[in-house]
Amino acid sequence: MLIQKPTDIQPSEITPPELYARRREFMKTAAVLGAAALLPPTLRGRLAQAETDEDLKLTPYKDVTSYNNFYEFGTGKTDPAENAGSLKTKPWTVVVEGHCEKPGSYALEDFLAPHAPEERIYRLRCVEAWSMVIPWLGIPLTKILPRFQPTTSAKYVEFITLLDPEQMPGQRTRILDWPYVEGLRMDEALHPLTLLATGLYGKELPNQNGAPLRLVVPWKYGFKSIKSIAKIRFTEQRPRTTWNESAPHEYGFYANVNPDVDHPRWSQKKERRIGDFFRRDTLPFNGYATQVAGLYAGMDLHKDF
Ligand SMILES: Nc1nc2c(c(=O)[nH]1)N[C@H]1C(S)=C(S)[C@@H](COP(=O)(O)O)O[C@H]1N2
Ligand SMILES: [Mo]
Repeated sequence: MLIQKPTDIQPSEITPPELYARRREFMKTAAVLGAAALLPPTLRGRLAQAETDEDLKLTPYKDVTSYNNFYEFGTGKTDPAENAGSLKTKPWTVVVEGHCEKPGSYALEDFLAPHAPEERIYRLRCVEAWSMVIPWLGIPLTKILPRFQPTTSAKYVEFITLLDPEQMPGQRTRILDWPYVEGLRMDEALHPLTLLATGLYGKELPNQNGAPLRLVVPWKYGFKSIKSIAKIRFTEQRPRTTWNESAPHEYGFYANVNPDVDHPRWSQKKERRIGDFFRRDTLPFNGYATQVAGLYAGMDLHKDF
């Protein structure tokens, strides 16, 4: 809903923190007027709820950067903020490989060079039933991937976090099978909402949030939004993904936010917005159904959860 046309925003227009509140007022009005009219009445009701003032209130910078999941730096929510200082993000290399015409090893600056960062305000819904609203800076993946000329065999995109137990103390434990790996179907990767984030709140991405480059897929549970990406691979087969491998009955490959499919150990019907007292309803596709539901037409979302 808050998607801006890439051509509409220049780096100079990125909102300084003090202007966020005013700009949000404007965007809220624009988004409601723009998006609601096309919907069937049932979804319209849910969207109306999604677009209330409360729903778009940004989670404070302090919470976004001190309440994190990043198991490479520990499993406690404050561990990443405390421990991620050991990650060296400069220089950074992104390896692109697999089914494409232009594989290679790219310095991050070159990988990002042709693109201006855009601002996107997205809800982030963790599978653990908490959520935030985060103003990201980043580049739509759909602008980046075609540069590497994926071939017709490229059906999926696999993303791999840096593997370096020296810098990432969590990787010295066996809590997960390292490195952390995630994946998207090609059409999901090329959807205009899918972002490769390089910053938040108008600043560089803090290490605990996945510096220097992390994925943001706002309609999926947060674990799909893999941090500190070192490798991107075009594959023909569906890639194995970390949480799905670790507990296949609890975490699916698709991981679309869905209040109608509970986690085996807890309900997904509601969520706690960080900073709120009362829980709120979880929305299908995290409130982005109008944009993304078509990607899953004909699929049984209870089976492909
Ligand atoms: N490499 C890596 N990426 C990761 C994780 C992780 O442990 N390691 N945690 C995921 C989970 S479960 C969530 S909810 C989000 C949290 O992102 P945030 O800390 O920026 O809010 O990051 C995701 N990306
Ligand atoms: Mo999560």
